Amino acid sequence: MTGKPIKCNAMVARGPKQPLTHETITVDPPKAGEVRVKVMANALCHTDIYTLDGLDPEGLFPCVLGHEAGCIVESVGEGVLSVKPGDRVIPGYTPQCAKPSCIFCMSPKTNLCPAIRSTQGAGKMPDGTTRLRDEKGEELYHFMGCSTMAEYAVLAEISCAKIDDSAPLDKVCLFGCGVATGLGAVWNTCKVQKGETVAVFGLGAVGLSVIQGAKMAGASRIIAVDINPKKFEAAVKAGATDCVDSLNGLPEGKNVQQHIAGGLTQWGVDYSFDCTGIVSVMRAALECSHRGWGVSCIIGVAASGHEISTRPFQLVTGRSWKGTAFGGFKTRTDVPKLVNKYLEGELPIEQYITHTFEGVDKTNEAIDALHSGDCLRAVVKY
Ligand code: NAD
Ligand code: AHE
Ligand code: ZN
Repeated sequence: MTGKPIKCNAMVARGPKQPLTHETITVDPPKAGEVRVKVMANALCHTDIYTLDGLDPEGLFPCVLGHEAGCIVESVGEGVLSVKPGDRVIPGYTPQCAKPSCIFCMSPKTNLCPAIRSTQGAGKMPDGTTRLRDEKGEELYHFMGCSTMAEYAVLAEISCAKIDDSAPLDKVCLFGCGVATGLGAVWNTCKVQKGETVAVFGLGAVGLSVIQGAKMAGASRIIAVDINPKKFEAAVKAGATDCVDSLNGLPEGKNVQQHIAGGLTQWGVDYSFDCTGIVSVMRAALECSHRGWGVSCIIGVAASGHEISTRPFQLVTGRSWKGTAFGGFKTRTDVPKLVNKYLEGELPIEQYITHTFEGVDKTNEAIDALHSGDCLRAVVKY
């Protein structure tokens, strides 16, 4: 083992539906194959709140949440060669072991490397132990292999995307989850082509980045759906051609899927995306997709116990359901490329940062902002 334990500020999730507590925690040095990073900025994703709300079947407490961050390597464990102290990295909750023996990493069809999934889901490092302790010495669970609501984190080397030295971490942290996921759902999972049509349900950062990706792919029509009409301005700026208020803006006697397939369009859209995590919305998204070939992609994360349903006839008549994790991007190969596209001015992301805070202890305020209905991404700079 190299290095010494570091004491630092962290926000600890002690239990479901409780505010995070500001604590001094100990972050142990990285073991073999691990990297300790100084977290410079962390953006809140809806998934952190979902877990904090007790809706995640894998949720474990007490833990340190956070998984959308920009970091600088502080020290590395034995055998780590791909990053060194001082490098900028974005942690990935979808690792990439890149071993020739990993059929997932070797396949262009998926990013779902399973190398450390079981320990990650159990809130531990790959060797089954934790690097995080509270002031009493009690162990804290890791979260999604990241735990970036603390000034330091320990990551598996295979979870570290090394990015350009000039990348502003308080911006490119967004490529750690939400924005990358929306773009990748369009480009990788669905491979939307020029001239095709799209409907997007839920206009948070994920849904808006679906719109951004669809516009960049040349989609001819992009229908944006939300129950909060305040979201429509950003959707139109991102490239939406139509906006639908699915709470108060539907024609009499029609549900949203009937309004899209049989109202706004004749047969439905080529691709639809759920970016809400609500299973009734997932159904609507499937059912507004095109007879014969429509594809509906589930991005939203549903609460524990919730299940999707539709009439099998919807599939018999040619629609299909798929889903995406991190937009299908392979973390270590693809995240640096997204960052470079941003640095070259080809992929603006500043529009998603509606709120900023200074200091990890401001994370509860950032969570309040996220609940306000006006917030896309709240970035907390440490
Ligand atoms: P968000 O809370 O910022 O946005 C959700 C949007 O959905 C809001 O604008 C809200 O008004 C809208 N909405 C709520 N109910 C609706 C309804 N009935 N119909 C239409 N719109 C409705 O969330 P986000 O950060 O953009 O994340 C979106 C979802 O994606 C979450 O479920 C999150 O957990 C999930 N997610 C999944 C992945 C993945 O890899 N699959 C990655 C990131 C986020
Ligand atoms: N733990 C939950 C599922 C949570 C989930 O689906 N997470 C997404 C990423 S959300 C990012 O904001 C994901 O990548 N899932 C694939 C994986 O391997 O976790 C549950 O239902 O158990
Ligand atoms: Zn996320």
